[in-house]
Amino acid sequence: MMYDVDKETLPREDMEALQLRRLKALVEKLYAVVPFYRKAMDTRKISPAELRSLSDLQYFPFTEKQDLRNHYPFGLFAAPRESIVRIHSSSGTTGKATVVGYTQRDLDTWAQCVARSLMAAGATRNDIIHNAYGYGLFTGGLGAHYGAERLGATVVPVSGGATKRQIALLKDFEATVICCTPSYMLHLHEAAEEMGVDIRKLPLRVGVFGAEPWTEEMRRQIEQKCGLTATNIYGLSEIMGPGVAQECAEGQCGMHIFEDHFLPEIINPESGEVLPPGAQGELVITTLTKEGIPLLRYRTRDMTTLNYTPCVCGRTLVRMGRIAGRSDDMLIIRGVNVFPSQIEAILMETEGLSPHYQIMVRREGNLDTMEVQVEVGETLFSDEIKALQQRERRISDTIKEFLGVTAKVKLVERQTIARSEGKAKRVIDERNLT
Ligand code: ADP
Ligand code: K
Ligand code: ZN
Repeated sequence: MMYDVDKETLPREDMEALQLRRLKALVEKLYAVVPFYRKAMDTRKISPAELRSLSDLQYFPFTEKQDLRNHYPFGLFAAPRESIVRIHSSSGTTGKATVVGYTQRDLDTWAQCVARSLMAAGATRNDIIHNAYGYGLFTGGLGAHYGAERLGATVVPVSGGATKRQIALLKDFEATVICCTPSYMLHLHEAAEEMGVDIRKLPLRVGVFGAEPWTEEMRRQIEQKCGLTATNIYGLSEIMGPGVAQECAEGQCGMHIFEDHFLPEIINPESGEVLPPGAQGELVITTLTKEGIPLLRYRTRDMTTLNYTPCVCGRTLVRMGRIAGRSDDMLIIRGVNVFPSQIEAILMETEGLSPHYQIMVRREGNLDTMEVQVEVGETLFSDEIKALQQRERRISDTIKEFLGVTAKVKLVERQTIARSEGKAKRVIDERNLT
């Protein structure tokens, strides 16, 4: 079953013709309306008229996360401020978050893409959808919400947290579809067990999981423990939010990118060169229909592959593989994005700490946990335990407040953290995700 069967099964030539038409209009508009892009094209000595085929896109400039930061908050918007009806922001960032704006048409497109995603996952208008993605500036909650409504399903807007209550609601409302991060699904399962509830016996039959990296192994565990079909959804706030790509339930073999709205490329992250189909590299996306903040060749930093071979479900849309990792050092802890440099910035602003720190990321039970170990400056280690613990808690609170993640902070004695001779190894990720 497909939500937009015409678009989802468009023959390749027709899709490419549609993409080229939209791409030409986009490049012209960006040149005319967004000074950043005019400058970037002028610098590269390329003009919108030189885009004659899809492959000419490779000569056009990239957009990086830093470009959004440099134009914080609204500097890259291509629509007048008063036509922006919603703002979202990338999760877990500090003052200089990346901010995106949506026109009414953008919200319509988004709802449509999520409706397509839910239907690809196996949901219909007859389903009750338990939406445990966080509501707020994070795109997960509202993104899934409006898509579910567009599909015509019954949405339960639970948002994140209050896990025991979620189990009770799953039981009482008899939801058939759940949307959340994969690690939260396992957490829900654990909590249900403690309450004596067997999730397998509930009517839940479909899961739409994303916002963080996960593995096939984790999929098997979730499916077996929870008795549902677990599908993968991909998205990022800069491009739209969840629903950029979604796996079909029939194949569970990669996420179909909604190519009439998003044009993907795979590049070598070092050289920027475009790689042939099938090669692994950094995913770059150009938005073809966005009005609020259309982006040209946005570097997602997500490493993946593109597969253009036909899929069992009948969709002709290209499939992207699981995210194999990030081309930068960004960590994703329970769906919240954190850069080690953000932790570092907080530590460095705290008095009495040395610049030697290490971040340990683990998976405890089913949840990601982060521990920050930092050496104290010389004069302070005579503190008594209680005072030390208080300081640890204060730093932990600051991290939570600014970055939105829970981190255990451990102050350690000087010289306990291994020194490196080259690039410091700041992060020890024991989750073994790739
Ligand atoms: P959002 O607010 O939509 O989560 P963010 O910008 O905070 O957007 O996070 C987007 C990032 O989350 C992606 O670039 C990717 O690294 C990660 N992500 C999203 N979905 C998945 C997925 N299905 N698998 C792996 N990583 C994902
Ligand atoms: K995320
Ligand atoms: Zn498919």
